[in-house]
Amino acid sequence: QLHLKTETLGHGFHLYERIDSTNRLAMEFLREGAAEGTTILAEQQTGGRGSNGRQWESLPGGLYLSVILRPQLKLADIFQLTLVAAFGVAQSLGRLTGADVRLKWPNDLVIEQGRRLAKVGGILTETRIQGDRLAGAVVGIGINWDNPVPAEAARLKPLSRRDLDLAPVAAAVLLGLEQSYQLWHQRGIERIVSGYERYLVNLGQAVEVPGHDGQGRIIGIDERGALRVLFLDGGEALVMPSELRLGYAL
Ligand code: BT5
Repeated sequence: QLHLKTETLGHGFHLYERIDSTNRLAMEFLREGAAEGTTILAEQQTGGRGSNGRQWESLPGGLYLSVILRPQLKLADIFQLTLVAAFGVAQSLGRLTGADVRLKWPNDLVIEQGRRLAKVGGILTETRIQGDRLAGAVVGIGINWDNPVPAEAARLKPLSRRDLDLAPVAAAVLLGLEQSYQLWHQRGIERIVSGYERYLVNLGQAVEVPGHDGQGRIIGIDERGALRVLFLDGGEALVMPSELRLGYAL
């Protein structure tokens, strides 16, 4: 029993004890016409997906859920959905646990542990495109709550001021996602960008960008989710997630 506080998200709800990937199944439901807000939750995944063919370790005790969204969105702006989700989930987890949950660009939920970032969760947005328009999207959210995690990663439950099981965590994450999604509709991507930047650990970091001389500094993100990097000569680069992977050292 989830005790949902949302208006739409999570109202069509499918729970699995064990499944390969909630995102894979949600993409299937999306093709079959499932309504916006349809949510799939699994207690364990055997083939959890990260981005770019990477894997998401998904042992019992973690939160693994996928939500179907059907926004009106130009194909060039698809990455906005990941920003919406990352901001909403970071905010909700911070409120729920009291832990300082932050974002590592583009799709990682992290906490600072000394001079390193430990990953506590991730977002994977997948889309269905028909012709030249977006037919729908699946936002997948994985949160390390009380599951065994890979080396260098961390779990949130031990950092939480409240001793919660997974159901209230799922309800809070869905509410956070919905509130961010509504904010995006009502106030636009500018509001999401500024919210996302408040949680971004990478602001001020020095980086090297392929194709540019010397180091630049990260000054924010743009409305497509690209990283904005400022160089000493005053030039600015916009870097897409496929062009640069940021590390976990601070
Ligand atoms: C992500 O990818 O961070 C997106 C993860 C999304 C998972 C959810 S779970 C529900 C839904 N259904 C799915 O099948 N997927 C979504 P990426 O940024 O590419 O990070 C993947 C990398 O994180 C891996 O290559 C590992 O290095 C690391 N990793 C794998 N499992 C992890 C875990 N449980 N905790 C922390 N790091 C992990």
